Amino acid sequence: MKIYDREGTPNAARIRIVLAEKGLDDQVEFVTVDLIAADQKQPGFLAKNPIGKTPLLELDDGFILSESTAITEYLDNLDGKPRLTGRTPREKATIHMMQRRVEQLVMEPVDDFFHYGTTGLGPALAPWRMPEWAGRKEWGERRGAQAVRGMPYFDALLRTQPFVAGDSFSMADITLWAALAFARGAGLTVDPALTALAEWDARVAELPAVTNRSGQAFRPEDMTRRG
Ligand SMILES: N[C@@H](CCC(=O)N[C@@H](CS)C(=O)NCC(=O)O)C(=O)O
Repeated sequence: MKIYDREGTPNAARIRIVLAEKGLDDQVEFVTVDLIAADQKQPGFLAKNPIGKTPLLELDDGFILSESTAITEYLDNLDGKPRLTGRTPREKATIHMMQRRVEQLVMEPVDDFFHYGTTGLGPALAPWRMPEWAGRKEWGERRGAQAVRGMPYFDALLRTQPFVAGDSFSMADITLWAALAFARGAGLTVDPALTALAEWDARVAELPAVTNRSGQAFRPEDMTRRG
């Protein structure tokens, strides 16, 4: 199978952690998408994913999936032993809910901050961004502030349970870990007073799937490098 992504970006990290967790690294061919050059907005890529974003999974028979959550669900279920997306109806639903909370409270506001409150991926993306308006940068900065305001919820949660969706490491943890790395890379501060969040973050960073090559941390410099 092929994964189209850009190593070092937050959503690429999500899938690379999943691949490592599931022991699937050596079954994947990575295809680099030059996000700075807007390759993801060209007709060839849009035919595979009309949303124009990475990561994207493509199987040899032409089956295609986009969205990190959908790709994670597929990869997690391949061996019939899903651990990251849940086994029981209760686990599955809780992980789904918490993962979505992470996206709404942190990941999506950080993404808006990155694309509108900073120079983001650069000028080649301009035709696909929201039109210019006087308050655009301020709106992006407000979204950044919203992301920072969303973090204490997870700090409070992690004072009561070891992982975001309960007792086990799951897709919800992967999304939060990538979202916090993205926040820092984009220039937001994760308040050190959120000690439960910091302890959880350090614990997740030590997991083999996160420290290995394919699951490497989001690197801000990668977002501005071509290729
Ligand atoms: N909801 C999507 C988000 C994907 C996303 O934002 N990908 C970024 C890379 S981390 C991207 O391709 N950005 C390029 C762009 O916005 O044009 C997912 O979960 O996969």
